[in-house]
Amino acid sequence: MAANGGAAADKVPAVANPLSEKPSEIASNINYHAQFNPHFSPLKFEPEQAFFATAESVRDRLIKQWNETFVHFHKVDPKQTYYLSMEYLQGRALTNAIGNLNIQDAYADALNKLGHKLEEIVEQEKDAALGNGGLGRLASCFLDSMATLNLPAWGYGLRYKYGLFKQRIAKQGQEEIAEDWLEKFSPWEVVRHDVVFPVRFFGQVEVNPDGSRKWVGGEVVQALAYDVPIPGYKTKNTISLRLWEAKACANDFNLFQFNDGQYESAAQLHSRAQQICAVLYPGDATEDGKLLRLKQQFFLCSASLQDIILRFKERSGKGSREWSELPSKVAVQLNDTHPTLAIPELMRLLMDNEGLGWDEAWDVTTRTIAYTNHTVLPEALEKWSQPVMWKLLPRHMEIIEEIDKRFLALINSTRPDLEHKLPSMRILDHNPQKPVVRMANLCVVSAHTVNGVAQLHSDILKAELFADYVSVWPTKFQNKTNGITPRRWLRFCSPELSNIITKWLKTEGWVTNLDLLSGLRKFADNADFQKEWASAKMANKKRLAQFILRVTGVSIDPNSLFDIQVKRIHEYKRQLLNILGTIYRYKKLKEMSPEQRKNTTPRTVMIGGKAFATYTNAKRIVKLVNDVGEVVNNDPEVNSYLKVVFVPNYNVSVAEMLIPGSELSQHISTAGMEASGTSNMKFSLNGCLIIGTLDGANVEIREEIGEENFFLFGAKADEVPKLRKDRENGLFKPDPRFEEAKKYIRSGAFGSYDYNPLLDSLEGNSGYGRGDYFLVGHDFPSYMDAQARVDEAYKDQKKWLKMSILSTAGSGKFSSDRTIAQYAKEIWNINECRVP
Ligand code: B1H
Repeated sequence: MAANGGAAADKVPAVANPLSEKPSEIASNINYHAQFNPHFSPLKFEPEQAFFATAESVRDRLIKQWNETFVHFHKVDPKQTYYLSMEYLQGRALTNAIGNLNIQDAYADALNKLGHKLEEIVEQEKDAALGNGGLGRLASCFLDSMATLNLPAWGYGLRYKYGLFKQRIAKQGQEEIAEDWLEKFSPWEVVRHDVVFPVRFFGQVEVNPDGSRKWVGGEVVQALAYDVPIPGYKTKNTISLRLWEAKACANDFNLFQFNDGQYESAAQLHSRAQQICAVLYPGDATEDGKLLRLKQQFFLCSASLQDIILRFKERSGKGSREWSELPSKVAVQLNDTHPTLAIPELMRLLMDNEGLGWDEAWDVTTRTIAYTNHTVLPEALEKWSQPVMWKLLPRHMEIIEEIDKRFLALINSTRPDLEHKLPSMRILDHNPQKPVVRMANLCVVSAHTVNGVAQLHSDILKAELFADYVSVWPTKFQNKTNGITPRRWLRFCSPELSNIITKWLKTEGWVTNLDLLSGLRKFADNADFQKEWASAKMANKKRLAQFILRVTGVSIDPNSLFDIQVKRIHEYKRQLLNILGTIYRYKKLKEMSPEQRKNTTPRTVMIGGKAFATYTNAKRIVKLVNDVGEVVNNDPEVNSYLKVVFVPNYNVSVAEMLIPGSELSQHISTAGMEASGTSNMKFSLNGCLIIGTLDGANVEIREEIGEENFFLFGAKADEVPKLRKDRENGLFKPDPRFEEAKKYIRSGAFGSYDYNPLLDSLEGNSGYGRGDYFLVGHDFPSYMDAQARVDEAYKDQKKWLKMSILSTAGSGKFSSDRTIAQYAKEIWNINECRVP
């Protein structure tokens, strides 16, 4: 990019009003940042430099209202929610910030004046990927809604240096590459050198003469706060995501050793501290890996609670407040069990630092903390080794033992009928081979509220996982169906469709009141509306086709049906069902005459997602999809009727490209296994039809958009246990189409890679991951039938468009604004606190 409007080259621009909305003043403010906040050599104003200067100029605006928000909260002193999460999947921030501030046009004009295009500049930003998948993205959508609803709430997390790995597809399949998202620095974070807390690990417990206890010794690292502004949509309220970074204490550097030439040992404590926030979800196959993960969890909990308590004290002013008031000022939400240590840490801080007795500390803690469960998968229910916990957190283990003991006493005295259930209900599992702490049980016993993330999931929690506790605490359990932010997931990612919606609804109010989308129902058959709808979808499909060409080299036809499945690769999500169905489709196309082929519905199947680095079967699935694509896309006989694309490196910004261009999306998990799913909501909101099982939030989406607009198939959750039993008893008869597809892979049709272990997992009679635990074979015939209904429906474009419109029109419920308003009212008991 040559033209730079004199950015850093000739004359120094006057310092423009950083908050002006005049494009010329914005341009000179961007110039100002390029010159006086220089991160690059002068004389250059390439897109990358332009991005950083633009982001800093936007940040100027955010900082003003961010500070005002903080001051306002401090003055009003409302009850405030703190969301504790080990993951946030923020994605890019620039489009979102400019959109929320409602200054897109001015920034686009300003960048034009500087010789750049806003659409190109926003592409320069790296995704902040401090999370794995749905759970982390949910946390980010929640922050957006908290800010937009003007709620006194903010998020706490960790500032990982390496977030989610970058996925590259090589000959052998997926490769993981470390992605240093802070390589060049993030323009959105502000380091708070004045917000530092000590966090201890290891050490021992000292008993004072008065019987009180104190955790001493071990090693101490510093938690340093980095704040990221989270602007609400068209409101001044701008809340914080506070990310902790671990630092060694200054005197931990051994100058004597260094001068003696022992460089590594001199800096040992520094490098140990740096490990804590080095990577998101370090591999936990080794003991060291497990210990590091536990350290991360405790680091988040301890730093956040010290901060929360300090703020509680500061806001009470001079007159000291009673500790019993903490729950009327503070709500802490645990995003899954990963921050469970917040429970014993709050107990410890209250008892050992503030001098409260057990009963008072317990009362305050339990009234403060609430817990969200996000999964019933056994392997994701955290269990920490007791010996490891005693070593790392001796005082917390004392507290956990006491909670466990008191829970036993409670059940024995009030519910002797449950005595035989105690072995599974207890927090501590004293299995001599492998004594563990069950984190979910600790949460259920200690939290005032426990919620699931979709109605079906919450029902399963009450009927199965937590059934025994329900009879002890019948009112503790709630449902809060997940949601997504309509700003990022429609307004900003699909301006074309948004403009049409606004035009026909005659209001932009839907962006913050998504239920208004139901007003589109009355236009579902309107020919003019359908035409505009189709042309917006087509524009998005073309943009997507260009993207696919750019990242994979595969050219896809925008007139084919765009069929997408993007999510983490996991056997329960059943990408294997999708690809087996696609393989069967390919084989049938090959067998058809050219005339017969002309009667089929051309399709482009896109599959994307990351496999956890050590999850072998998931990686085999990635490889299979790529191999199938290689064969199908290069088969001139059929490749105008079918293309198969593996979309590499699926992340938030890729999703923002794929979802607006989608027409069919697959949410096909084994019923009962996907707690909610949230991409199903994003696709549906964008007028994409769903083929899916009755699982997670699919159930509610189908209710809202109408069953005639949803391609349903597969076993229901309550049928699954019997189907697995039947299979163990040899009662399962596979569909010939299923056998044919597997046999085709085994024949070597897709290359010489050994797919037998993967295919074997679909056979045999029993066991997790064997004996087709995920019921791919059982659901295959009904899946193929549903796919046939899809093909037929697509042939009638009027009908398809109507279904598409009704999908969007029925998606109002799935706004995270609705979800967060429910949390605020029914769990947190907090109210709006709007900055005047
Ligand atoms: C979800 C996780 C999860 N549930 C363990 N559980 C992790 C478990 O790093 N770990 O150890 C990380 C994440 N993630 C997802 O949460 C569910 O599978 C989705 O169905 C749900 O939509 C999402 C948000 O509630």
